[in-house]
Amino acid sequence: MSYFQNVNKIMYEGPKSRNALAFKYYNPERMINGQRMEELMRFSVAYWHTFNADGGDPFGAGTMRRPWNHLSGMDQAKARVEAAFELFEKLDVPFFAFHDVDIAPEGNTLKESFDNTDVIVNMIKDYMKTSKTKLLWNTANLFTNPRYVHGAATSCNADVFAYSAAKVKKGLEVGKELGAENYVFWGGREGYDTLLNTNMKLEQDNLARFFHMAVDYAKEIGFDAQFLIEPKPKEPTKHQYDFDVATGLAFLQKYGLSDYFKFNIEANHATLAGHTFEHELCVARINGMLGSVDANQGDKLIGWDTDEFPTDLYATTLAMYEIMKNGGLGRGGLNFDSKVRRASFDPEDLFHAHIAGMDSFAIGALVANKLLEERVFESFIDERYESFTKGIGLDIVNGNVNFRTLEAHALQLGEIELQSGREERLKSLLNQYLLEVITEPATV
Ligand code: XLS
Ligand code: NI
Ligand code: NI
Repeated sequence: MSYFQNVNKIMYEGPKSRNALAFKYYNPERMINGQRMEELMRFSVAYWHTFNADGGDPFGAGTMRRPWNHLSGMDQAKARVEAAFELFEKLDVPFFAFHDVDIAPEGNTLKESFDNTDVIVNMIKDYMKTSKTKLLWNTANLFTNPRYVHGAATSCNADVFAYSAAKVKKGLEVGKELGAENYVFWGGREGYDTLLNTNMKLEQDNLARFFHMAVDYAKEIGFDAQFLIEPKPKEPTKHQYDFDVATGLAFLQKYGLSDYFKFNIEANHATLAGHTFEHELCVARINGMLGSVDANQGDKLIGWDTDEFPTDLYATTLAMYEIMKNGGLGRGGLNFDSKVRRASFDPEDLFHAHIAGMDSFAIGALVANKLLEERVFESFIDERYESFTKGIGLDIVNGNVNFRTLEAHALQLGEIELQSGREERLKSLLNQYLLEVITEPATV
């Protein structure tokens, strides 16, 4: 049985192709800086947006037309697995990611939920025997059910803390079973709406206790996945504790957790925090904490996490620039935490959306690679900071000065000579490289 009859395997056809269901820039075999594109990008499909999201919004019901809509419960869950592996194969993606509740419905008790999970995990495991698609990460949904109204690991209710721990324990076991590369913690409700009812210190201490127990348990069962925190400033809570990478890093360092975690950086979360996507990637990179990426984009005119498929070429280019400066994503990947718009309700739209995202990131990678190869910004930056490679600058960097010696230096200075930052020139260079890559001939 096929769930996407109108779609054949998506092939690379090059930039001249007018076939909607083909890649124009993403050519998995193409080499970039000694790596196949597929290995560099490590694309992943997000189960929740692609197989669970129904297109509902706060003002209206679901709109998605899906061949599994007529089913319910475990039958629907099984149909989704079949559809998922068909889509993975047709898109030829190396990875996918899911929350526990995406793959199997919750039962009436925790035990029943675990039993449902086991049935579906076995089914997924079977599919994975013959499929090339691996698990990039899994996670526990600790935000949808009303029990998490006050948070999960930061709930004021200790039973909720315990319940959440049990779900993560199970998640770690499932991750191990399916060979997940990473395990993600996104604390959607780990924050507060008002300080009038919140003990912030206890909540943060508890969150750290929770993470330490997760680290210990993973060790105990021999699950060696990379642990990832996914920062987000707000939504659904007014303030989320892992606001952005810098805040998350301070938290991890304070509680002795920074050796066990990296960050999963989501574009739309960065912009919600008032940062660019590349800013968050850069902060993670320079601290050795860049783990994985939730690839999407927001909308400047809408103030929430719209999770659109990434098509902004400046954003994908500057993101790939950071990723390539990082030496790649290691065990992480580019996970499309992105959903089709409510009006894009056909099953085919899932393919159009992923093709758009994969091609946009492929262009980004090609441009970033060219910029790095030719050291376009690197040389400019080297020159800009040249004063720290000699004389007093070198003394500062080497720690050979103090305020007294710096004062002595300053007192004998004449007029200080400054150089332009050349922002406009650099932006037009970026345009030039982008257009050059886009107009390049095909690579078949
Ligand atoms: C929500 C988050 C979520 C995480 C996984 O904004 O992006 O989807 O990636 O729980
Ligand atoms: Ni995400
Ligand atoms: Ni998000």
